[in-house]
Amino acid sequence: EESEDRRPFRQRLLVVANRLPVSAVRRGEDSWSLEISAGGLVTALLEEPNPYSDDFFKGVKEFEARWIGWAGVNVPDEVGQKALTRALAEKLLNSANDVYRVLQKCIPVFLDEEIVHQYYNGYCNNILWPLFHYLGLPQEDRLATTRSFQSQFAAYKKANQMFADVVNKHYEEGDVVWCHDYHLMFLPKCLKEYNSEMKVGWFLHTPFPSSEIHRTLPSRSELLRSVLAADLVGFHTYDYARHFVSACTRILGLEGTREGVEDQGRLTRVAAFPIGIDSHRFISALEALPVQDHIRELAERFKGRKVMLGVDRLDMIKGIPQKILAFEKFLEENPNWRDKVVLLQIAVPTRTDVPEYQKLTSQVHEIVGRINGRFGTLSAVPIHHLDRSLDFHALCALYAITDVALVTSLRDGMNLVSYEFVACQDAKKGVLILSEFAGAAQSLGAGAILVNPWNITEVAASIAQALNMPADEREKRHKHNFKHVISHTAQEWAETFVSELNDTVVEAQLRTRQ
Ligand code: ADQ
Repeated sequence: EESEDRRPFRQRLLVVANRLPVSAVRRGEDSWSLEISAGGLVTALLEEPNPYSDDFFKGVKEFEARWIGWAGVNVPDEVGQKALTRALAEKLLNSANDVYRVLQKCIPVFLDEEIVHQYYNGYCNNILWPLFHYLGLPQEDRLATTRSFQSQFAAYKKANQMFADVVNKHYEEGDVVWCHDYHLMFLPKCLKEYNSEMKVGWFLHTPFPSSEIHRTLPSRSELLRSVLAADLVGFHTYDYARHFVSACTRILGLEGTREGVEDQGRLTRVAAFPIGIDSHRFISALEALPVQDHIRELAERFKGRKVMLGVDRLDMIKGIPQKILAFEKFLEENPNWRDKVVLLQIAVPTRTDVPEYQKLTSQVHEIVGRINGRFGTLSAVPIHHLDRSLDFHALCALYAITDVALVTSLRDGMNLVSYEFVACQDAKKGVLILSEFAGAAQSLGAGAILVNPWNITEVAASIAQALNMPADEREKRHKHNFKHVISHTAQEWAETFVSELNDTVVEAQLRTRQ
């Protein structure tokens, strides 16, 4: 009993996101292999393996965290489900590789194939994702296998309810629940229905569009009301928060205040919490030997040429075709640069089973092929396009040797690639060309060259400006951005959100006390 008393009490944080930060591959009836997978949220929350620490959240150390989400695989049988749950909970607990310690904190949600098809591929990725990025109004026939909008929304709600069931099963009094992203807009409501005293926060990683866009969504009101069930609602930028509040006032007729949205005396706090990166992890990686080796190799390979870099998930929101066309225009207009510059475009394929993403891949390949045919020589091509993800060390080395980074998202909640590039450029002081439609434009705008990615002529001119920029101007711009990137980290972001959520007094508790 005595030793129990001495153990410090740690409040628990339940992080709920559509995907667990792992990919699971079935090896047998009851065996699984697990691997950590990358992505925006993972980058923000995962701690680098640290033999001296038990926490996987750096910034929210005082909390004991659990991550609840879908493992990304269909496991129809109970034997498999139990085995995967166990694998996530304990299998790699004693692994020599510290990275796997994170896995013991994961709790899976199982979704069957039909639900995944309608909820994830359908409602999330074919309706909400394009809508929130201003790339398509909700249309019933967006999905090749025409499912009705209504049945997709029903599946969305059902999936959210399944997440709520798992959260509820693991919830203990005093826990803080942090829901993530557009996949789980229905979750706050489901959770509060289970327990009105639960502290629930919801954070959106994408933009929240203008209320005029949101109001085209047939389920517009139900989604807004459900998000409002949360105690704290967060966005990357003040603009997204403002759009959300306007949607609530215009569509639901509620009152917007400086604090958030009020409904019959109950306030939902709405605020901006701009994410950052673990800048220290990038800066210190540059000193690692394997990274130094990569840097030397790359510098040798591209000797005599300026390197331009794009790193994106292959997604329509990233504006990859527009970027490549702008580079073509630049080559067209600047013949003297043709053999002195190279564009490295690294694009990780995502959502590869969706026809629109397959179309995008072939479109990009076609443009790259055409431009390389047009401007390539027997010894060199202007564009190197890779359809794959790079490991952390290779990525750091690429960021470090780059002269100009091109981030031309058509819309992007924040965009962490721009932050990572800046973190790795303290020696080189390269130039960042950044879309004004990325959330990052609000934080790195003063140091970057801001562009409208739809205006190919303007982007081409910015490439010329960046390549010709004098060293003192590059240094001034870099300093500004570097200061921001090292002082606004992912850890602080998580800490700020969670502590604000924790400080929120849940209305239900107030009522009980009165
Ligand atoms: P994403 O759309 O995934 O995230 P981003 O913020 O750029 O976009 O994060 C991508 C992450 O994946 C970065 O850490 C990057 O290093 C990594 N990555 C991308 N391409 C890679 C490649 N080829 N090889 C290796 N790694 C690669 C969503 C939103 C963003 C928001 C984040 C966080 O769309 O707007 O910034 O969530 O909230």
